[in-house]
Amino acid sequence: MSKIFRAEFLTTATKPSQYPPEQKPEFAFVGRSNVGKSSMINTLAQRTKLVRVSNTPGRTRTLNFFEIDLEARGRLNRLRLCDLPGYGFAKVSKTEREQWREMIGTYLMKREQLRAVVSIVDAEIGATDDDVTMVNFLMDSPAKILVVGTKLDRLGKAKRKPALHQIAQRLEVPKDAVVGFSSEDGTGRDEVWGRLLDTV
Ligand SMILES: Nc1nc2c(ncn2[C@@H]2O[C@H](COP(=O)(O)OP(=O)(O)OP(=O)(O)O)[C@@H](O)[C@H]2O)c(=O)[nH]1
Ligand SMILES: [Mg+2]
Repeated sequence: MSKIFRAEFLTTATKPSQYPPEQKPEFAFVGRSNVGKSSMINTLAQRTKLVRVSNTPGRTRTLNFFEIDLEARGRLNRLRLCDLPGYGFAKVSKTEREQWREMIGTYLMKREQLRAVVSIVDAEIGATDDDVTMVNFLMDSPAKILVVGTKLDRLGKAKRKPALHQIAQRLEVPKDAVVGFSSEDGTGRDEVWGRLLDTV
């Protein structure tokens, strides 16, 4: 079990000179627009409004850094989370898409303290071509990849495991590498924290 002592917004960034300094273990959250990245951060941090959640896809446009004090495994862990803008959102220009690629690519490949990247997939929709591209891209990063199937609450109990297995198959990762999650009811929260802490 984990307990949050503090959860705070730190800063917004689009380029490395704006990233928060200091070598604290960091985790980033990537996925399609509207998949539930910001919601997952709120759920992990046990805050309802740490990050803005929206029904409008493409809400998060910059890198947003948060700092969390988490008591787990008999110690206090000072960690950072980075919420990234989503991909696969149709309503952006080519220039914006290029800027996105540059901003995300630079962060994911160059951020030294980045321990793990949580690749978030909609469990109801399954892994898309864009999700496959992202996971393949992450294979070149030194950070660990954690695949999470979210919005699990939208699937009936019997459909959950098969949906997660299908995601694993499509992304070509082992079955047990995909964790089920729901920001709606908190399913998977401890499991995700556990796997993230394993990388620290
Ligand atoms: N049922 C259900 N809805 C969810 C879950 N997670 C997120 N949502 C909903 O999905 C929508 C998008 O959530 P966000 O967390 O803003 O998604 P995002 O990935 O940060 O979106 P962008 O910042 O636009 O890329 C919101 O309406 C959320 O309430 C979940 O686990 N279950
Ligand atoms: Mg968001």
